[in-house]
Amino acid sequence: MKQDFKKMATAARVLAADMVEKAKSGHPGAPLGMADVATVLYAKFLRFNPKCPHWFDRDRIVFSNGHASALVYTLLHLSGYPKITMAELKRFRQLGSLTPGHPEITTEGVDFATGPLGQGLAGAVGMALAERMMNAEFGDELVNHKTYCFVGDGCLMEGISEEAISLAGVLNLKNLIVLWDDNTVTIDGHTEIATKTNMKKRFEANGWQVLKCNGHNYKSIEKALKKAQKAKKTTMIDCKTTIGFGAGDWANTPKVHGTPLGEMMATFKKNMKWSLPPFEMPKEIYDMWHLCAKNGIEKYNEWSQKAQKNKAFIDRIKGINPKELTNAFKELKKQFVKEKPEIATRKSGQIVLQKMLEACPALVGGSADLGASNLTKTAASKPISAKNYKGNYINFGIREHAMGAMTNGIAAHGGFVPYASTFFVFSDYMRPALRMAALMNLKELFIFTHDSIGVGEDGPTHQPVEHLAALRAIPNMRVFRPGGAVEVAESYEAAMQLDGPSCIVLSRQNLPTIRRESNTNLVQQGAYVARAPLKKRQLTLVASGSEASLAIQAFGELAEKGIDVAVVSVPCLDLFMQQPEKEREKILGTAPRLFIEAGSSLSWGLLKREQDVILGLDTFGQSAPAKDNFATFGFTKENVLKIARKMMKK
Ligand SMILES: Cc1ncc(C[n+]2csc(CCOP(=O)(O)OP(=O)(O)O)c2C)c(N)n1
Repeated sequence: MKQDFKKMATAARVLAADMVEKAKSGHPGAPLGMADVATVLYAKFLRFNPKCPHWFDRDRIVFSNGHASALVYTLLHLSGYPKITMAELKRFRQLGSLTPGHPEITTEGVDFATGPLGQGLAGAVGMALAERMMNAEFGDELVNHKTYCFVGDGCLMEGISEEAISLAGVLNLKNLIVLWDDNTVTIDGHTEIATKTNMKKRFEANGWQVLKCNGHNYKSIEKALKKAQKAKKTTMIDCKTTIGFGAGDWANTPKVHGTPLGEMMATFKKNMKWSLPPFEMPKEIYDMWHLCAKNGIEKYNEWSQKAQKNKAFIDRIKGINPKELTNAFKELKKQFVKEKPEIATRKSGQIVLQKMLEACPALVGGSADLGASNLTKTAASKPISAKNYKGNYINFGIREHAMGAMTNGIAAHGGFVPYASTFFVFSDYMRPALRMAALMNLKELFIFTHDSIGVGEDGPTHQPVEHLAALRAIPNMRVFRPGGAVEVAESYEAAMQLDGPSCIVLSRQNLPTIRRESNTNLVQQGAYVARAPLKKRQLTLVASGSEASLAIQAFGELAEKGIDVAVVSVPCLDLFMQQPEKEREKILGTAPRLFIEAGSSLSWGLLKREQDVILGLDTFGQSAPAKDNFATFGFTKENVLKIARKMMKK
């Protein structure tokens, strides 16, 4: 049977329009505009197996313009993904459907959740890099696939696109093919109101190959895609399209971007020469679309036989087995307990990370030009480059947002657990990516050093204040703020055992090792009693990170005077809040609580009762040595004792 691209693309357009119409919401413009390019890509190039949507060596496809979701689901349905049934298309955007408003990774066949424009492009760069790195390790037979990424004008206007494009150029990711839906229309008008960028020059200046096609001419699309297959550089194909293709007067206007066709539907269907009722598809169309997977299924069968013979590869793509790291953590913790180093937690973090990198080839990561400050570049770090993808260290450059989205792409690709690092205050620059990491439940580490006003002389621009609260507010994100070397090791250990993403927040300044033993990982439960009173608790000092040792100093002085208080260290408030209330109460006790954290007091409202007090920081810091900063804002033993005494009326 011969595939008729026109019939296939028309069917995809009609189905996508029907979905938006039935949902009474969604975006018909991009699906109608991109259907021809997507049809040729699926029919002639994309390698996939709908029966095995997670096949490791499949081509990846990211729709960075996630509002084209109606097209995404239509393509999955027509090409035979069993779970994406016609019933699911009818439930587009409805509660519990597999066809949510924007693509989510929980839908089989969706490789990356998109919607926040531009992030998908950076994610695709991460995926393409992960492919090259796995290829360098395991060879062409097991890993050799393309990453395709659709982008709209909006994606290319977002700042993150520049970060991603420039780094992709440096890394020369020849297996990445970006398809620009060049329709010159966004929501508020034609693109000329907001941009004059010459995209060809822009991409070429970053070392890309730029091709062009008429996005509604099958021969032109095929020619460009064919050329891109053999590229020696990263490729962008400028696909000249008409938004809302076929939708009468609405085509080529902003209106069709996000409005159900409504009154225009009849004209559209007439233009498509389509007379069937909504959601009805002739068998002939399915037969043509099902052929798209034929090549992929054959390749999958060949690949499976080879892959099965390589145990190291199979183990690797299953994901990290945290047991690989058990011994490394055990040794480190023993060493830290014995030596009780008084070093910055970024330094103990480096010691831990080095051991992890030595034990675990799946761990890869880098920093946004702060490797030497974050101390996330270790003696076990081997930088990768366009000449040699075999390594475990990525020089992300000063590109925090793309770094976060790229590590999301690396994690979503599989084969690696990535880490990204920068100063904690600049977590703001990558927050959108952190949110998507949490939404996609991707296992990765975000390592943030230079915590709190302890940053000191660099001043308030560099001193995170509200960041702990802001990151803790992201659902499914675990924020670790360890207070000393043992807690650092335990934080990494706990993070590696979790499925989703974690942030590890580390200090610039030295901190004492507060733990005296390391038999059980106490960070895993979020909080624990770090110092217990001899008799009945009169007060509980609750603190995290650098303030845990401050609380312990105050504890020591009170204990000497026979005043019974406890110190609860909270290296991970998120994990602690997941404990049953009974367990939490056991640790926190019933006595009044003094919460101490050099950051926004917002977090501690979760545990504060009427009789409790929060010593937090709800203003910006100042440029001064850390010691002076802590003194100004009351983070001294004397002030803690003063508040504690007042609370105990002693
Ligand atoms: C970061 C971000 N900002 C804003 C939006 C809202 N938004 C969705 S689509 C869109 C316009 C995109 O235009 P274009 O990429 O040209 O898509 P087209 O109109 O061609 O479908 C905007 C502003 C978003 N999804 N993400």
